[in-house]
Amino acid sequence: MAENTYELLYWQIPGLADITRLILEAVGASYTNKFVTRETFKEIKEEQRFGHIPKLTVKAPDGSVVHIWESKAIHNYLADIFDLLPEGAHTSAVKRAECFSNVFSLYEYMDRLSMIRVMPTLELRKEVRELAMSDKLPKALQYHEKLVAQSGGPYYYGKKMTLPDLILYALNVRFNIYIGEAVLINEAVTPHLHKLVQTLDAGRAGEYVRDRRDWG
Ligand SMILES: N[C@@H](CCC(=O)N[C@@H](CS)C(=O)NCC(=O)O)C(=O)O
Repeated sequence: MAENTYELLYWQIPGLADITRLILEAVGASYTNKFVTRETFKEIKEEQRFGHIPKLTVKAPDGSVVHIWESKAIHNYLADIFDLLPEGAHTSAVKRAECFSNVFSLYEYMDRLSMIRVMPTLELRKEVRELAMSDKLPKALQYHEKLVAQSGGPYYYGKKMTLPDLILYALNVRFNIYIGEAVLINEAVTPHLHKLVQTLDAGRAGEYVRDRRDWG
């Protein structure tokens, strides 16, 4: 049966397209990247729903085309389409909300981390990093560690890979870059999150991060 194809419009950097690419790669979807430059973006900015990218274009086998903007809405859409939700979440609002509570909690750490990146001086970047490291991030991760442990692992929902797994994995890539390799998620401190990361590392998600993440 013919399947949808996907095109992701963004700059040639990971940025806000990274998790969408990770999801598409992890599920083995057929997708292409369309890169913009400062010059080409100027011409198409006003065509975008909110004047921003990323934009995901979905082409169905019958020729119909839809566009989706806002990176988190794109993740949500792909989680629905590729069944990256726990059992029962398609019919139970509670199960769905519970799954997204994991996701939103992880997005929050991601936003906190991006503060490190946007600080204008090295001194400020160090200060924000120290603050994040001093208590908040390590403590917060323990809640997630407990959830994955309770599921029996390797994922948030046992043996089924769902959206929170991919967000946690993407977050760990950023931890490795901004905080240091395996400083926050490792076998000694967060053994279940470590196992989750290792499991995704061994498959398509890991391949994407190692081979294609930097250039899309
Ligand atoms: N909330 C939006 C933010 C999108 C956004 O700020 N995109 C930036 C690139 S990272 C952009 O399009 N900048 C160009 C502009 O605003 O002119 C999302 O998550 O998709």
